[in-house]
Amino acid sequence: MNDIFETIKTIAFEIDHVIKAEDVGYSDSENSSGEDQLKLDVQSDLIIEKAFADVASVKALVSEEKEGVLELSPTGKYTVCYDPLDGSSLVDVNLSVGSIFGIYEGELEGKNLVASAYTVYGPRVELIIATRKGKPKVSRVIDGKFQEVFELTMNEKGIFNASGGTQQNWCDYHKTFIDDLFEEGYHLRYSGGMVPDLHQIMVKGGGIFSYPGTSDKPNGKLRQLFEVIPFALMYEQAGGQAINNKGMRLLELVPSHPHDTSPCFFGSNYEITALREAYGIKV
Ligand code: P6P
Repeated sequence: MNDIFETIKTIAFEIDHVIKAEDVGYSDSENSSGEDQLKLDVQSDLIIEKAFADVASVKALVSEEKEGVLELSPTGKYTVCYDPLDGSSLVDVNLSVGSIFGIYEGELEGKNLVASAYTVYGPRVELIIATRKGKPKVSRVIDGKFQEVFELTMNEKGIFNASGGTQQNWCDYHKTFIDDLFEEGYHLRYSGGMVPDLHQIMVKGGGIFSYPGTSDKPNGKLRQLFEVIPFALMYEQAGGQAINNKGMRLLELVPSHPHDTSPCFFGSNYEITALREAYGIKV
């Protein structure tokens, strides 16, 4: 898989460049989830597609920005599912954004995720990689190349509460759960970008990120294959938990369509236990 991780490093440099150098206007197209595509979304997707085209171990690609599966090397072992530029609408307000990669071997479902990675394009460019062994590793661009700087470990209990979704569309017990955390003194940390919002909680030791099912989006908003499942591996390997609204591990999800979404909760053990109680989920 090292060839995939090295390719992601190359991708990171190229996408960071286009973010800083190119137009952030809207293209005249929509992605498979019906969201308007920024020119940056399309450019980032193209960068990733071209980069993996020559990687022998990559059998196919699934992109948030495209409908189907793009077949690459017939002898390849892995399918890479990715969100090329998550939270791209934040670029024009100069907030951090990122790319998310899920590396699957076999059918596209949680149990077949063998590794995940995400890049953060912010004041610094960073790459975080998780496999099924050990803690997620953070590498940072220093003097023009990625250097490993630390591993991610979550405390039993954190201080951050990143509460996603439109509040007026939350169910009552979710609203009570979120309000109770603030009553306990949690700090709201929510930029609207999944990558920096989830990264911050892991780097700063813990807390919870929630994007529940809502009255307008009963199955949540975040996509299973290239957002939810890759971050679920990160959180579990960092010592936290990642579940859906029924208490199911997100790493056990089996999407029926590449763009299926899921309600998702990522957090330290204390906060996830509190969520289970609020949702009446038996352990
Ligand atoms: P909301 C960005 O559009 C995104 O897909 C994720 O990066 C982010 O976590 C979520 O949507 C934010 O959604 O509904 O809170 O604006």
